[in-house]
Amino acid sequence: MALLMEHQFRQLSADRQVETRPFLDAVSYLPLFFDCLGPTIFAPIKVDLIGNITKIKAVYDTNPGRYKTLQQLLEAEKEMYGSEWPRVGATLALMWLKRSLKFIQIFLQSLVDGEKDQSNPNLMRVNITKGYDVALKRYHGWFVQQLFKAALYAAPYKSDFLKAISKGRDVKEEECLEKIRKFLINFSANIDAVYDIYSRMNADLDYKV
Ligand code: 03F
Repeated sequence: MALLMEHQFRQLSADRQVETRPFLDAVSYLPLFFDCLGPTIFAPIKVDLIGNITKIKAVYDTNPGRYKTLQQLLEAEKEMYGSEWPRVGATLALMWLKRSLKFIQIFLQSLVDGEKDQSNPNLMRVNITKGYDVALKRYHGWFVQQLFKAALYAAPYKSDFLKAISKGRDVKEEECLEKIRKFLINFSANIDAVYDIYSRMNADLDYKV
């Protein structure tokens, strides 16, 4: 949990521009949380997440001044790639990365809002399914949707998950949820701003994988 709070997303300034460097720094800690989830069934998801972060960073590093904000990065690629854009480069990587982040956002928000299956309150399936339905399901064909169902059954119990993200310490559930609530403030604002860039620039694609 210390991990979560030490690597907070930046508060956005009034113009709601997301600066590329701090955004990449903050997202690069998220894959570490997969080690809290246990089973290797989650490995392909971690690989996908890391892959997208790496792709965006590789583009950013070629010209940090030119790509200072995520919007500048998309605008530059739009100009550079012409009709291939947006299914190309860092634009495509961020298109998918933002969906994974949205999944995490909705999942955590549902958890802190106390949404639960009353007959199995220590399961997180309700929360995970909500994140999936909002952020990812419509981009997945039948096969990947079945993978999701399998992953759902391998998900840890809420108590174990909260303990794991608190670095194995037995913290009070409410204390932990409060930290997640604080984390979500800037996290959600950053994700919403990224979604706004894609909708303003008409850069989102809805093909299925
Ligand atoms: C498309 C696609 N990526 C890829 O093909 C699919 C990968 C595997 C998907 C498996 C489905 C299961 C997801 C369900 C998650 C449930 C987990 C439950 C945990 C509790 C794109 O890939 C590439 O990304 C792009 O670069 C490429 O160029 O068409 C493009 C070409 O293809 C996806 O659909 C992204 C799916 C990633 C889901 C990640 C969700 C994050 C999951 C868990 C995070 C929990 C961590 C909690 C953090 C806690 C903080 C406190």
